Amino acid sequence: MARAAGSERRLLVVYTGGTIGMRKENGVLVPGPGLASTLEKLPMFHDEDFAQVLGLPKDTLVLPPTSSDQRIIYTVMEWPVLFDSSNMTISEWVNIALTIKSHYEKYDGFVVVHGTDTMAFAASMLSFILDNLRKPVILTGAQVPIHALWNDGRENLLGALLLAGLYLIPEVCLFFQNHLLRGNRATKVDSRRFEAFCSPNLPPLATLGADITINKELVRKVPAKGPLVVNSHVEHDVAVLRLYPGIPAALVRAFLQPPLKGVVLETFGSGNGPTKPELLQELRAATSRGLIILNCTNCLRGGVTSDYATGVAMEGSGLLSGFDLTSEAALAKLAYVLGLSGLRLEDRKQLLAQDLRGEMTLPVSERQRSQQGSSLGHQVAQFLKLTESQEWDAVRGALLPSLACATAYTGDMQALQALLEMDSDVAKQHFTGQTPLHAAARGGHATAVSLLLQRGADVNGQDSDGFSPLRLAVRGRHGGVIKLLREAGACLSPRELEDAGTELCRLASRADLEGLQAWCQAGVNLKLPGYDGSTALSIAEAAGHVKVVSFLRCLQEEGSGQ
Ligand code: ASN
Repeated sequence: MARAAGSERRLLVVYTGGTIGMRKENGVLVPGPGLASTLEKLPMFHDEDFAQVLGLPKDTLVLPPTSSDQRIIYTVMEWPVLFDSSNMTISEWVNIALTIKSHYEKYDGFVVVHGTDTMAFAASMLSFILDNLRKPVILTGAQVPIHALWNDGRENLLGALLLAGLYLIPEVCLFFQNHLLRGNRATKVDSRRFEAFCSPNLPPLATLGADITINKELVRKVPAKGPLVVNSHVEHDVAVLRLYPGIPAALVRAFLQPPLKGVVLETFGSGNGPTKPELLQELRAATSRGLIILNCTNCLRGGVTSDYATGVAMEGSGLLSGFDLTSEAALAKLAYVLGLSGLRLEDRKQLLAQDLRGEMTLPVSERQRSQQGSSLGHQVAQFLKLTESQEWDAVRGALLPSLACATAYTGDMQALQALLEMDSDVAKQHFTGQTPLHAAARGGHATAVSLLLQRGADVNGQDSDGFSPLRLAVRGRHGGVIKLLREAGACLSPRELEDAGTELCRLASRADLEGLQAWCQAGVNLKLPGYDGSTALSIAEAAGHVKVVSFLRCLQEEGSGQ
């Protein structure tokens, strides 16, 4: 993690509301407009003379020179409707992410001014929505409005601007009272004190005093290349339920009903809960019908372990361990993972068990287990990540595409993720005539396919034999992958369709229903004739393959399969 170079650094400040800019109306605080004009009058926030020299527009301010003589120029984008953050929802957080995306190239960093009440939720959510982030995104706000004589808003905002402007911190963070916290590790712990937030299970990434101290080994590495990805498709039907002694099973049942898709269950101590059979039965019933329940502790510090019978009973009811996730991060992670399209329940559970954005600390046993199971690809990926020099850059560039194809084919998500973190362009590169998407489609790994599509892989790219990923998925009968590719706009090329009729007849002659279904799912007309003019249906009828005949007839009646 390096200090930013250059005499001028440009930041975008997204002002969404919160106490920092609030005014009293009828005796109560309400969000107030005009943050830029307030800041403009404060010399610590604006050097008017220098602004005139630069000819900056009204919404763009410039800080006095920093100790390293750099200038931080920041544009304040004020929301037309400002929020007390108690009214923020997932939709507003997705909007913030989209704003960052659309201004990403123009600015070196982003500061989001947000109310404190739900700031930890916002920071957690943004950490998952923004993928492949290479620039700082720092949320801040205040306990007391910035216009008040004695307030915390000025220090918080100035600190956030300095950190976002001067350092290359490729993370979503929260800055409050001289501490820079990883966004998905933070939680609000005080409603009045200026020290409103803490990061119970991870030390601060940076601390501001007379010096700025950066905890370098904790800051995430900058992904080497590739565009910022906004995962805007986030599941909204997620919730938090806090257990309390004697909670009735009927209440838990009522809470866990559809349309809920994921729940953060705040349990006691190290993940323990009542072992009353009626209660466990409700939890088991919910997880068996596919509801994902993440077990998180209601304690501020520490995490979920398997030390107690009362904790093991939770696990036995199908709950997944959230280890030391905060509830805010757990809810955001659920919303993100459940929002990814085309994954099987098992794929989603696998993602939830991984540390995706530095949000949780896996216990040593888990880390060892995942390392034992990790492929050569992953070991190499880790090694390449650690090596930094020009020579190694060349080696890395040469190895990445082949490793990406190999890991995509085996569905080694840990390794694939590590490789994409190093260079997300690898999703688009070819290795001996195929892309990682071809490899993932051939291997039938929906999670890998979904990740590669998010990273801009070409859905209709052709390999050296002229095959698209969709054709390879059809050949392997990978239904989940076919669905994902189709949703992303895949279709078979005219060349791939040339021999399709003959292939359909061959499948019909072998009574290969699964194979026919795969073609149908890929959007192919199953009435296409073979080389001699016969169709799959005529062949199945002649051979007396009853199931195939009824499938094909059904399709005809429905008018699909055309
Ligand atoms: N209610 C305010 C908010 O979250 C609290 C604050 O910002 N300190 O918007």
